[in-house]
Amino acid sequence: MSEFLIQSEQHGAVRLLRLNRPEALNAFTAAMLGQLRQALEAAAEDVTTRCVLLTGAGRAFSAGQDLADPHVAPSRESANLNQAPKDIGHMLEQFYIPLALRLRSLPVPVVAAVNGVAAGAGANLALGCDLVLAGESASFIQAFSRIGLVPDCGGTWLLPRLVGRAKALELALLGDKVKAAEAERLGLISRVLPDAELQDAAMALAQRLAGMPTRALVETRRALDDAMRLDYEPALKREAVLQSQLGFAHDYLEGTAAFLDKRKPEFKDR
Ligand code: LHQ
Repeated sequence: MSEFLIQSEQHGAVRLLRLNRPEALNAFTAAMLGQLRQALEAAAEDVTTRCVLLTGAGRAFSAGQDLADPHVAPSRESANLNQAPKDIGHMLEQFYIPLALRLRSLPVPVVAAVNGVAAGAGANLALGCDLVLAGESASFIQAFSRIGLVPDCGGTWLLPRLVGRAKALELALLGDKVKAAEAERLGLISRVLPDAELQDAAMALAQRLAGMPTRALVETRRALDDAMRLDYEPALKREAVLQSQLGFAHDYLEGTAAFLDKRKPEFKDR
């Protein structure tokens, strides 16, 4: 078994994180979730990293929680032996919630390159990224209802925001496989690419984001999320507060100066 359940590679200012348990379609074990959290933390702390790119090794992005992992797998004999079933809510509290929060609050943009099936928590982890690209053979499955659970890892929050209540309920209740092209049409993801082009295109997009004003991008993510629960006027005022802050920062001064000088800007805020 590989020690490195998450592979980490630095490509200039882009930190590539690859889910690496291909023999089980990158299904998450507790150890793997711990390594992913550490890898995100390391990327956040490294000031030279200006974008994170998340993808999967092998033919899948991730099949979600490893249902055989002892942390969650119900004992087959539990009914007969009168054993208490495991509280899988603890698994969410301990691993998935901190992970989902970290991903959504990373101080750099996050791109997901969905290279194959993304099911359950694997799907929602991808959908929680800032830009989601998928290969044409990729698919998304809200697999939870198939095993008697509700969408987790942010699914109940993300799905209606991405596709509206009607489609969110269809995806979540039926748990059917949604192919990449349909996911793009629904607004669940940003773009579909030919499989052979996915990794290069995702890296090029991540490099492009890494050259942009990171702090403004991250504030944009936060402002859009917050605006979902704000009225119009508070949202307008929030924009003004953010512009005040960003307007004193290096990147705004550099961006405007570069425009006026007709040169390429060099952004560095993070
Ligand atoms: C797997 C898995 C898997 C273990 C494929 N586990 N081995 C949070 C907290 C606590 C509890 C529960 O849940 C959660 C959140 C969640 O993520 S719930 C949702 C969990 N995921 C699923 O229910 C998806 C289960 N997998 C599938 O439906 C299929 O495997 C998909 C549609 C992902 C892929 O189908 P195929 O391409 O036909 O591949 P396969 O089924 O043949 O799988 C290949 C291997 O991977 C196979 O092992 P084997 O030894 O027979 O080669 C599978 O057993 C294994 N695998 N998913 N989640």
